[in-house]
Amino acid sequence: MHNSSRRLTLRTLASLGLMSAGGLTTLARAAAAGGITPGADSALIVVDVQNCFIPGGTLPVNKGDEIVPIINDLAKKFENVVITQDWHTPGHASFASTHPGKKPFETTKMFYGTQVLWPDHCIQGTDDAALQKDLDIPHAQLVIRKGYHRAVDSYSAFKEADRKTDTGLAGYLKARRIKTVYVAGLATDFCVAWTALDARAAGFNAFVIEDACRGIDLNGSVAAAWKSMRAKGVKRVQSTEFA
Ligand code: VGL
Ligand code: ZN
Repeated sequence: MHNSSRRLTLRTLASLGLMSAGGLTTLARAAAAGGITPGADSALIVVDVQNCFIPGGTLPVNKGDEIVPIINDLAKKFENVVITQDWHTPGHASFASTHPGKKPFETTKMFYGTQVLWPDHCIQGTDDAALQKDLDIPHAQLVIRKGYHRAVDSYSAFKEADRKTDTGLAGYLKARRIKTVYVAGLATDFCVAWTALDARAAGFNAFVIEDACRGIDLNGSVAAAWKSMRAKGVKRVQSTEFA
């Protein structure tokens, strides 16, 4: 859709009361254009589609491989795509192996709060940390890495777990005049959710494309993630809603 007709449509929808605080309601957006049509001010953020999170990797997400073709199709509908990579040092603080007596999926207290301890995963430069080989997004504009500070984890592509250290992604997106982000990838309840929540906190409209994500689900963490995302205005959509 051209910018002018898009503006007109938005104004019409606003006058009909179909605009929500976070932008168009999903329904209105889909109805306006016969499906979601991301424009120049939208970006797809593809989170951590890396070997480590795919069955056969070091921290496999159940059925994580199923989202690769879905994301490849979605990415073709976006002018702007950003890819993230979990990118840990050896001996990273988020690894259970770094904490004597701790096992994967237990928690510990860090200086910034409670941290889930994971199997060693996504170590910088390893094949485990590489993007899954069938991910096919040649037009992706930025690959942003996170979790590279040894003492601090970063589920979010925007802000590290100390909740202070910025990755630079918000500044990049703002400089590119991106207003709306769509998030897909792994894992729904960790890096996807934290990225979507921080997108909202940074002032972006944020959508999570549910069927283009898979979760780890520790003690109901997928349901809890959707609950907190909904509370913060993150919208849930499906890949089938795109034009
Ligand atoms: C992730 C756990 C640890 C994720 C990354 O990508 O969701 N989860 N590191
Ligand atoms: Zn990690």
